[in-house]
Amino acid sequence: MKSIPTYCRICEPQCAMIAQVDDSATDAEQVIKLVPDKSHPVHKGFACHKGLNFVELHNDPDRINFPQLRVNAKNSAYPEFERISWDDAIDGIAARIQALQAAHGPDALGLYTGNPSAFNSTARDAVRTFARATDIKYSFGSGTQDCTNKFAASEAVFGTANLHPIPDFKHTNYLLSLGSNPKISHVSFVHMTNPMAALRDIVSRGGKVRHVNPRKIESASKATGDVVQIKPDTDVYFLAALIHEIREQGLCDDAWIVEHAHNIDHLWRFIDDYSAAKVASVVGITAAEIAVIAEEFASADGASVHMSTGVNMGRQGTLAYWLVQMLSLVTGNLGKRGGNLYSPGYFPAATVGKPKTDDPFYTSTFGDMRRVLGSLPGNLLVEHIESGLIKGLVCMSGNPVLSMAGEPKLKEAFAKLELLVVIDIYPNATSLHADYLLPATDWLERADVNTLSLGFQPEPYVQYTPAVVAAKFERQPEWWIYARLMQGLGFPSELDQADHDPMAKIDHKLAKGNLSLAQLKSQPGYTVRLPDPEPELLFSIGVQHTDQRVDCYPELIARGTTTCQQIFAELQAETDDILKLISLRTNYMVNSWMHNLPSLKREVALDNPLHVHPADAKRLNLHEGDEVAVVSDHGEIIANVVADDDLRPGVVAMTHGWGHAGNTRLSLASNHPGTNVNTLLPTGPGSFDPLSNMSFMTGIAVKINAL
Ligand SMILES: Nc1nc2c(c(=O)[nH]1)N[C@H]1C(S)=C(S)[C@@H](COP(=O)(O)OP(=O)(O)OC[C@H]3O[C@@H](n4cnc5c(=O)[nH]c(N)nc54)[C@H](O)[C@@H]3O)O[C@H]1N2
Ligand SMILES: Nc1nc2c(c(=O)[nH]1)N[C@H]1C(S)=C(S)[C@@H](COP(=O)(O)OP(=O)(O)OC[C@H]3O[C@@H](n4cnc5c(=O)[nH]c(N)nc54)[C@H](O)[C@@H]3O)O[C@H]1N2
Ligand code: SF4
Ligand SMILES: [Mo]
Repeated sequence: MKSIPTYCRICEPQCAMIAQVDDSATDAEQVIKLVPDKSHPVHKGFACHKGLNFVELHNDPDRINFPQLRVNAKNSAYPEFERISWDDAIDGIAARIQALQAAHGPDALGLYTGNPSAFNSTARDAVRTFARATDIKYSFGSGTQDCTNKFAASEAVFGTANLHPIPDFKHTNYLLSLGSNPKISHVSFVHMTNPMAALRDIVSRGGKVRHVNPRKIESASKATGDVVQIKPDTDVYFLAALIHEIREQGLCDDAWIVEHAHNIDHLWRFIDDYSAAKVASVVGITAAEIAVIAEEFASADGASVHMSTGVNMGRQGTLAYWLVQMLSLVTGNLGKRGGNLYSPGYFPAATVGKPKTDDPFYTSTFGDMRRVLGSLPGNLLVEHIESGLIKGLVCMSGNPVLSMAGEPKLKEAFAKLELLVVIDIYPNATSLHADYLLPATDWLERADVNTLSLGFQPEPYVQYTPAVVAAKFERQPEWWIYARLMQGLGFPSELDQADHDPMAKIDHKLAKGNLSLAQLKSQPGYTVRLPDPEPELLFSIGVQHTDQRVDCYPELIARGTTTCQQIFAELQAETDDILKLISLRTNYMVNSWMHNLPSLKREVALDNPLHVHPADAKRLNLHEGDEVAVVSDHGEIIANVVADDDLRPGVVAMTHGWGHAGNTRLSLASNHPGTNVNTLLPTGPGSFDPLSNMSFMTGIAVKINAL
């Protein structure tokens, strides 16, 4: 038996683990078990059950293990695939890409890149190289269902998309956490270990944590902070009112503002519209409570703020993220001990790329358009296919059929594609429409470095992991698949060189921070611990505007202020009986893709019921277990009611990523299929934030009809 240090690549902490590998049979080493790595300098043995059970996924008999070609018609009820060789797969795909580009032009091939690719350093590079070589114009991904608002806002406010100030957990005495559920999801845009311990530490040293959320989340407790139960999709007004109050109460750090910001008068003008008294009924928090939170934040000795997907997915995630930075700035907490910091890690990625001062918008078939990190709005993917702009799609580590809005429309559109290539570890819902299905390695089977974490770590470190075992069957890493496709298409490819090294690009990146793979490999746990973030770095190397100041009212934000007023008026006009739908992650799913594992199929998580507050249930004469139709302006689903008094009345919640009925190739998942709640979400023009391309996924108005 040998022990190999590695790390989990399911979610952002990327917990360190030791893989116990049976090497008694030299031709086929097997991972027996994953255990937490207690000797890791940061994780110190923290890991969750999903990561530790990954061996189950590695060995899942329902995985895709060989390249497959669809052999029956695209419109048949159920796809039939036939095993083919890698050579035939590559040749076949390359020929079909060339044919569709010859017939419809070079732009006819599009890409969709899903979430797990973020944790896959060689795949990220490979897809970029492939997109550049093939001149991909229409690129989509999970980012616009997750976080593109943050990149768009940071680019405008700080002059770089790569600056996301993180709470100084170790020193802060106040944490305002909006739209996040650390206990379940382990935090996004802060790559930290054991977030609940960090919350407990704040409270136990006399500090305060406030979770702003429509639901009393699992993360909240006496020891880890209380919940301010906001109405969904209204955070931008809550944040504006906090700043309004702080200014009214004379609690701004004027010297800090003068030193570090410009355009502050425009910010004041913006927030003038949103006093606590004016927003109270819209956000569902009393003016008095807003005033208290404002006072607490401004007077804490180090106050920090974090905002996550619950706010990103609202209609104004870009403005909300801007106001998060403004809250931190005007109280003198941006770039201060105990406030929010820039943590460059081994290399200050904030400095990469020239500062964006030019207008990112251009005129497209669908009106004014921009890209964020290369990505177009996911909610226009269907339109790009239906209008004939895209005829072929390569989908890597993504499952748009279940993860994006509008499953029926997506399925119809995908059936019309001349070519759909799915690169995945599972035969997922999207692959039911595929022409080719290509088996990827999982993270036990590939080498990696946690480069994704650059700029997000309160306790920075870099970690290398080798492939813990050789790939099973004919699974291949994505870099290899793309490199073979490049060869098939006649482009230069890294595989042209006999001594190619897929990690060379990563080594090159490490060199920018005076590190190397060789050095990482020589360290215990293949890990180098780096210095903790220093407060002054935020302004000295983080902010990229030439004056090194924060822009308090960038052009991008100005574009959104009229819409902000319009949505406010809409919300004011809403009646009390309206129901708003939010998402609810659980411990037993990761988006759409860990549904086939026995260890995650617990009694409490065999499907995804509709959570309804008891008061709403009573008003609508609904009972626990009732089957109901949930209807929005965009679609209808059937669900079972479960009473949940953790919700704010008027809010209903459902877990996304379900809806596996009929995908019998996932035997366990299809036996406990659940329902795809994303059928209820808006899609198409008008269903995303034009500033950032983020899809509207929370606070969706629904009606419930008893059946
Ligand atoms: N177990 C598990 N862990 C995961 C994942 C998973 O699917 N399962 N997914 C991973 C991924 S891809 C990501 S991006 C991260 C996400 O990590 P988080 O952003 O922490 O995601 P959630 O746990 O969904 O928390 C979002 C919270 O926002 C609240 N919310 C909804 N609407 C609103 C609103 O309008 N305003 C406010 N203030 N709150 C709102 C919800 O009630 C919810 O508690 O989690 C990662 N970790
Ligand atoms: N209603 C609602 N919808 C949501 C969300 C929500 O909170 N509410 N959350 C959104 C968020 S935050 C995200 S990030 C998106 C996710 O959107 P997607 O990334 O499109 O969807 P996932 O379900 O994460 O699918 C990931 C796919 O990658 C595969 N996979 C896993 N590991 C690997 C690997 O190593 N290599 C390859 N090639 N494939 C792999 C899995 O089998 C799965 O098919 O969903 C979004 N959708
Ligand atoms: S929290 Fe769990 S799933 Fe996320 S990286 Fe750690 S072990 Fe993996
Ligand atoms: Mo995500």
